[in-house]
Amino acid sequence: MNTKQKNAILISLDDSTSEIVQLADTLGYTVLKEFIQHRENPDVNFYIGCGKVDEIKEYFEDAEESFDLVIVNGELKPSQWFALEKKLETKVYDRVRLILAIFEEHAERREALLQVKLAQLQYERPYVRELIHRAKAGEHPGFMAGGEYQVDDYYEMIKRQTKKIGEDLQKIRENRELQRQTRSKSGFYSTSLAGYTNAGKSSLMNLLSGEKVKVEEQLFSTLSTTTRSITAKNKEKKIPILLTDTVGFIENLPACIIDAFHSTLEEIEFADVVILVVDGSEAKEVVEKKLRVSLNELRNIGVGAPIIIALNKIDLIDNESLNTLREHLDQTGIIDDHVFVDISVKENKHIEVLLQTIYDSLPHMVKITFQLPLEEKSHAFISQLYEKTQVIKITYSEVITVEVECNEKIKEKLIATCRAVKGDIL
Ligand SMILES: Nc1nc2c(ncn2[C@@H]2O[C@H](COP(=O)(O)OP(=O)(O)OP(=O)(O)O)[C@@H](O)[C@H]2O)c(=O)[nH]1
Ligand SMILES: [Mg+2]
Repeated sequence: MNTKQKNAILISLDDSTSEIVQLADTLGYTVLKEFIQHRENPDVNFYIGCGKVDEIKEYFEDAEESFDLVIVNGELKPSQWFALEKKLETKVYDRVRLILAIFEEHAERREALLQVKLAQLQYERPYVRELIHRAKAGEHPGFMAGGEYQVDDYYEMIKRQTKKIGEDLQKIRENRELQRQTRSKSGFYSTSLAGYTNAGKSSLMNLLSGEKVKVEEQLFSTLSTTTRSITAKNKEKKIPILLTDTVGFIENLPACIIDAFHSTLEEIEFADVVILVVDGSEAKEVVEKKLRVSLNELRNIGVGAPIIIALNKIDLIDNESLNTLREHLDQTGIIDDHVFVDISVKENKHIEVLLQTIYDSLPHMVKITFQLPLEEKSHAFISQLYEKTQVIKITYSEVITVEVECNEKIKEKLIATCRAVKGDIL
């Protein structure tokens, strides 16, 4: 994490700059001044008009502070980026590059590191093409000194690296698929957290599992998926449930990141229930926007499972604001037929309601009654039933009768085990 705060200025074509300022802050940059030029389309040469660029240049010359970065609240074309950096003589990042830099800084596990590298290579490709173009035209003699041959070589190297990372990620993916299958076969339900960055997903994960996943007042704290059991929270029911924490969404998530992080989001795709966490303490329009972006992402991922909307951080708002927010979301129709629970992870509010809603949304619980011989060998099977199912009733007479409710996925396996101990199904 950054310890020293650095200075930046921001260029934007509209007034909605709060998110990019927060992204800058996450990377350790304080935005000291915003240069806003309202226009429909970016200028072809500099993104903003050249008069505005001159104004920034003058501002830099007159300012007492020094500036480390110019941030653009949008996507630059490589040619615009070259022109701006050259003119302003300061490092320039567009929104995608800023997000990539945050991802690079937050990536810890091998998979996340590979995914970020892949996204960067994809992002840099058009820039490299532009560099090659300029080097060949003799405009950029400093680049890859040695001429044309080395420039082409560099492009080849990027292609080779992309391929190698793709293969490494594929292996990790296959491994994850195997793990998923093993869990599913052992009767675990899988639930997944999803939602906008900073909504409180990891905090909820920690509360439900009693574990410690990184939680920070920052965007994109989580880049890898973590899966934990939340069965313990559910003492009387004993339904084995796994919960997976995932990477956060953001509006206009760059395509290179979506591609590179696709496998991480797969956990959401295969979940039995998705819990969509939304920060409910923000202005109702912001909540609505973030909810819309998140639901859209879930649709793109191809989620078919029930989605529970968990409106978090209600400790920060009063009852009246909460009611206004509820009405607003109702009116927009955005909630549709999704179940909706307002919670506070911080104050442990309505968490039991959320858990109950999760259980109620789990698909295909089936009831089975086993009849087992009153013998030693039945006991291991009964222990297994206590571990993996909800035992509704057990009676001992000449035989043992056990009535359970369980995940449909393990039904066949339990029946086979029952037969192996010479039991019957009623
Ligand atoms: N007041 C309040 N703050 C909360 C609550 N839940 C989480 N937070 C805070 O919100 C911030 C973000 O929480 P995280 O759990 O890291 O959010 P996340 O959704 O995992 O974020 P990313 O991993 O960055 O996508 C942290 O500072 C938490 O302490 C809550 O119920 N109330
Ligand atoms: Mg997180």
